[in-house]
Amino acid sequence: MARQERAIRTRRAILVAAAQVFDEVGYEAATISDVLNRSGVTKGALYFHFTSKEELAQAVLAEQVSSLPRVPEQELKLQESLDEALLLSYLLRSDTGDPIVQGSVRLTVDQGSPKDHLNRRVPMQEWTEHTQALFEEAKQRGELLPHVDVAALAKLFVGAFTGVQVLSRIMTGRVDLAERVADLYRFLMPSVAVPGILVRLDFSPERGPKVFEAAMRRRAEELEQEREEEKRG
Ligand code: XVR
Repeated sequence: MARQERAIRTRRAILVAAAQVFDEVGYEAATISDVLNRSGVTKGALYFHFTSKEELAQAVLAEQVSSLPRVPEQELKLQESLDEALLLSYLLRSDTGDPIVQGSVRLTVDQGSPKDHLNRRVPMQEWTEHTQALFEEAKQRGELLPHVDVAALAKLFVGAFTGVQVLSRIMTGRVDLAERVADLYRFLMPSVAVPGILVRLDFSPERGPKVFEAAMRRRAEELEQEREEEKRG
């Protein structure tokens, strides 16, 4: 294995361990030695990649949006937005999910203390920009009503997702998150989507696992392709 690839894997193993620790005990209580024990890497390797707990947490926060695999393309951009929200709901489930996404989201929503110096705006800013870009495309394609302010709409959806996520975690341990997120779209879309588009959207929460499987298949194919290209040089 190339040295660079090994370094990437080690960094990844550290981040996954850190995210799991942050998810379990929160930022305050987490310690570097918890992360060290869980990751199984050497102390030297850990300190080569990260020099403080704060740096670890900021790296976990930075991975949040890029941890979301790309969803399959749909005829409607609004469907893609809903599919992304369902995919994220799936990744947040403790049984099936992605530890980086879970740990990172806990770091984001935990209020923390001003003294912790964590910049929780980083993932939120990224989500907002990403969501706005998708809504802009939807608007250009005539899926959204002409009066819709896409910047405001993106902030509303990111905020609403966060809200239903927190509620669902408290009430059901996120068991009903896909349903809550599907409702969010079902109830808000009628005020912004063109009627002819609205009837074509599939709001069923059961899309989540299907979107997840398709996204993972696609990611595996892309990885395979990258490897082939590397081999060919
Ligand atoms: O932006 C998002 C989507 O476009 C759906 C609206 C999701 C934003 C997730 C924000 C994240 C941070 C805390 O979730 C939390 O609960 C995919």
